[in-house]
Amino acid sequence: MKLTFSPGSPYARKVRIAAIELGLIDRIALVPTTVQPGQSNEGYARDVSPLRKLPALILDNGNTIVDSYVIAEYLDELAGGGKLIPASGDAKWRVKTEHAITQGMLEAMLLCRYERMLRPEEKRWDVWLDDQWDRAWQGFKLFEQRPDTLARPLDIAQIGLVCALGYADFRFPDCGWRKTYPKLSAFHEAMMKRPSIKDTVPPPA
Ligand SMILES: N[C@@H](CCC(=O)N[C@@H](CS)C(=O)NCC(=O)O)C(=O)O
Repeated sequence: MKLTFSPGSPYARKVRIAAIELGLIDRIALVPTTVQPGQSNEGYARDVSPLRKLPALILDNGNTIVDSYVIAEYLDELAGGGKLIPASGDAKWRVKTEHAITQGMLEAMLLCRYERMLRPEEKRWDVWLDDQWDRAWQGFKLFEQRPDTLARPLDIAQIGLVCALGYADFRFPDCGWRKTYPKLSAFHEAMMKRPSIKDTVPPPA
């Protein structure tokens, strides 16, 4: 299998962490790939995904799986199922919903990043930027108030949260989440003891 990725992508990081934790990383060739909003990335759109987003998992039979969650779900099934995503019941829906919140937090932070990186300064809309940032911030607040979630055995929602916190460190290093959210800070520190998480931290920008 091949995984399109970039070292700074929090979504690709999620898949890499899942693959390591599931014992599947040796079966995946990592393919460094650059796609940037505002550029056509024609080859990627044609051969990999019309959405032109990382990551994508290209299977040995030529089929392609897109979206970090869907890839993680595929890998979980390949590893026997029910490892990072509970197989059924309340636990499944709780983990899937919490993961979806971390996904939305990442989307909001990426929109802030793209707005700052790509849009000419005179055209930036601060109200919109602040609104997107607040979605991520409120997400952190929600998890700060969920000690049970932070203390569970590893699952895809926790991995999503670590990737969101890591992305905040990577692109918004002065945002101060550790000070505002001490329980998340302790959670992140504990998670960093796992090689899968420590070894996939984005390199300095
Ligand atoms: N929902 C997608 C989001 C993936 C995504 O936005 N990836 C970013 C890189 S971190 C990307 O490819 N951006 C390029 C673009 O939006 O043009 C997932 O979970 O995989």
